[in-house]
Amino acid sequence: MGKLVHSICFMCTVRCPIVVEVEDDEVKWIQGNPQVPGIEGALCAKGSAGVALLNDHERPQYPMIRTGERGAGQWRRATWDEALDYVAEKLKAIIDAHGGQSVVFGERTNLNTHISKTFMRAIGSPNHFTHDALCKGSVNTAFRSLTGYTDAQVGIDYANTKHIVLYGRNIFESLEIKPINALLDAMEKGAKVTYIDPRVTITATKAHRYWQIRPGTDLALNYALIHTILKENLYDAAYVRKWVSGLNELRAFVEPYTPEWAEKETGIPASEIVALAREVAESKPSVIFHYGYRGAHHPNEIHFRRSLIILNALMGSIEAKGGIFFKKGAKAAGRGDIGKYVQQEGLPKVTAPRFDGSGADKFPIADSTHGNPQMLAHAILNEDPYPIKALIANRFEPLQSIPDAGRLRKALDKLDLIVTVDVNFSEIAWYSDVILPESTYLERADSIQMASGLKPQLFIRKQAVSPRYDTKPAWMIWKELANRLGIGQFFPYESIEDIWNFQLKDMGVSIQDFDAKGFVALTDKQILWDRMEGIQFKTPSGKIELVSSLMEEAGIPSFVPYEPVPKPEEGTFRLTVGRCAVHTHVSTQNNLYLNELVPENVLWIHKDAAAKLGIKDGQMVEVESPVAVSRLKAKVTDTIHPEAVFMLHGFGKTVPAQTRACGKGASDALLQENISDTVGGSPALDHTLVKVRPVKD
Ligand SMILES: Nc1nc2c(c(=O)[nH]1)N[C@H]1C(S)=C(S)[C@@H](COP(=O)(O)OP(=O)(O)OC[C@H]3O[C@@H](n4cnc5c(=O)[nH]c(N)nc54)[C@H](O)[C@@H]3O)O[C@H]1N2
Ligand SMILES: Nc1nc2c(c(=O)[nH]1)N[C@H]1C(S)=C(S)[C@@H](COP(=O)(O)OP(=O)(O)OC[C@H]3O[C@@H](n4cnc5c(=O)[nH]c(N)nc54)[C@H](O)[C@@H]3O)O[C@H]1N2
Ligand code: SF4
Ligand SMILES: [Mo]
Repeated sequence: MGKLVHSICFMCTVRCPIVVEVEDDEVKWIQGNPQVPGIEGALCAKGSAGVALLNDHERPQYPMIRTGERGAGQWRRATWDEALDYVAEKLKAIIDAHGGQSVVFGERTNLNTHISKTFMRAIGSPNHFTHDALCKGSVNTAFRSLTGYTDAQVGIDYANTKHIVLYGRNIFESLEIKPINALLDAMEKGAKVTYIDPRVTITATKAHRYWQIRPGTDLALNYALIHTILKENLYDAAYVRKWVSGLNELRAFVEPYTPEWAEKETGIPASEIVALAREVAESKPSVIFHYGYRGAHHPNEIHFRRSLIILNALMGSIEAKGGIFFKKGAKAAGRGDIGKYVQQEGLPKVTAPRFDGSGADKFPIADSTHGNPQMLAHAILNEDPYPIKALIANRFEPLQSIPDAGRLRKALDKLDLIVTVDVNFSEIAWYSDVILPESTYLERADSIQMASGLKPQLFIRKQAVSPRYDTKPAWMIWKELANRLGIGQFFPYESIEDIWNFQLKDMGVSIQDFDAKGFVALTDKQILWDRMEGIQFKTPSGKIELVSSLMEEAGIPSFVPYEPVPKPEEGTFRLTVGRCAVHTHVSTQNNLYLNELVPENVLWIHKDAAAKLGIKDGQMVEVESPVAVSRLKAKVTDTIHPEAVFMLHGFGKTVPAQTRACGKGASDALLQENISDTVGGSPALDHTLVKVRPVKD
């Protein structure tokens, strides 16, 4: 047996703890860390396919500088010094001429985000954004409006639940290992699962109750559930009296939204809605109305996500065993906080407004620490609020993750500099001026992870093998770029050990403490507040504010009358999207192993609709949205609501260097219109209406 290295998987951002077996600098085996409770050796298919990423010759192998037109695929190999000098020189010229704010930096939140944020602060730009708004911005705002906490500060106690209600939270395909294991345990102990989705997913097949809801009408269902719960006094009266303000306003608001009214909107029989309300009430407070992971469906998203949290509040399940809870961090465990370079003294304060109107005019109450990347094309094309000249994309793929990719590609043409740091030839890498290849997660170590929760823990990613190619970790790239820009003093480290020591300095933990198990538990007992006495809500009133001070003070009403999403006309469908178990968003479609399992996406269409349009199973179809036209194969089925069509996210790649994925299937981001929930902050990824027609051969 070879040497065992503790690390953290990064085939997706769930970051499961892993153990990597290494022999002669080769990865022999990867498994979930057997010593971590809830993981116990488990790994998903994507996690196992990490070896194929490591050994992939179809990934960037050295720094590259563009020589032809953008996107033409003409490159010259560069040394790191050459490529970094090139980027630094261009950045310097741009910052001198247009100010730091003309540089925008987008990344998926990762362990080194405290370092990339430091880089942006040091160059004087407010424009660091993350993927958050595209994923769950509206959930984030909904939580802040009701509890004062962000969604990232909330967790779910799957293991002890008695009933979980999932709204398109396709947990058994769009997966995370720990929650799945915990939910399966709870189901074995008798927990009920209710699943609601216009499409029959794997989760639907495992649920005790499945409702094929009309797409876009979940809010109507929730208003009827709240109506019933209040009318029949099914809520946790003592908890609500203690912790909830605004109940009378809520009662008056939901008065017209009867189950009979909701039946017409959703297609779910009124009697069944009432039955669910009564059934969950019997299990309260160990009930979870899952508030959703990707909070990005429709422009009314904020009200939908708020309605889910309100249902939890009425069940008294917030901070209850088997309900949802506030995550506890290092402080709650009696430790000092983990060190973050972005909090170091001397970093300049940035005063320029953000490019995306986040926390300002365009998205007044969205979380501006994450920003609203869906504004990128608008901001560049209209120079609103000012000219943007450079984009740095790190571990983020705007051309497949932001709706209306065609418009964004046009906008990118206006930029003086595009730099991508990636482990794959992503669409944005291929459209860049410079590609700086990062070492894969198996070839590098990263900043320590603080995992808040009922039992806060620290995890570590150690380097398993040496880099296969001429690549570097991102934390080193930012430092070397900073040195060239004269801001190197904000990156006071030479090695990963320096970073770790800095992070741990106030925590009473040393690097050696990770040796035994690959993680350090900061407490051995769960920290749950007393749900009747000790919950520390962070709203001004210290309560769950149904009438929200955050919203009302911004002039945004907490309750607005229900407005139905437009019904598709004959021959038109609501384009719904999602993930499958063996791919990560837009990252793994070219992975040797995963590509073999699911090589392309197809368009799910109801058999009656297909028959009317003359579409046969497996036939090529054309999908036309208001912004683009694409082709992919049809999957004719009776397992999708007739008003919807569905496709997997992340396909339709155009980069020839990714030979396995290029030209396979269609890209949802190309077809989707860029429409947002301007209160919550998320784009409406399931809102676009499309026409579908057969392609005659
Ligand atoms: N394998 C895998 N797992 C992942 C990820 C991954 O990329 N791959 N990504 C992770 C991330 S970042 C996220 S955000 C989560 C996403 O987790 P989920 O939100 O569970 O995932 P999606 O796959 O987007 O599934 C969305 C579902 O919503 C349904 N839907 C569409 N319209 C409606 C509607 O009007 N009402 C209802 N009720 N349902 C609707 C779709 O049919 C689809 O099944 O998954 C995480 N886990
Ligand atoms: N159209 C559309 N847009 C969406 C969604 C959708 O369903 N449809 N889903 C939304 C959701 S829920 C989310 S969470 C976001 C996700 O959006 P993204 O974060 O953009 O998607 P990912 O596929 O996770 O990763 C993006 C890039 O990171 C690169 N990468 C992977 N590992 C590494 C690494 O170790 N280092 C570096 N430097 N790069 C790496 C990948 O190669 C890929 O190019 O997208 C959102 N946007
Ligand atoms: S869910 Fe799978 S791919 Fe994601 S971190 Fe865990 S093992 Fe890796
Ligand atoms: Mo996400």
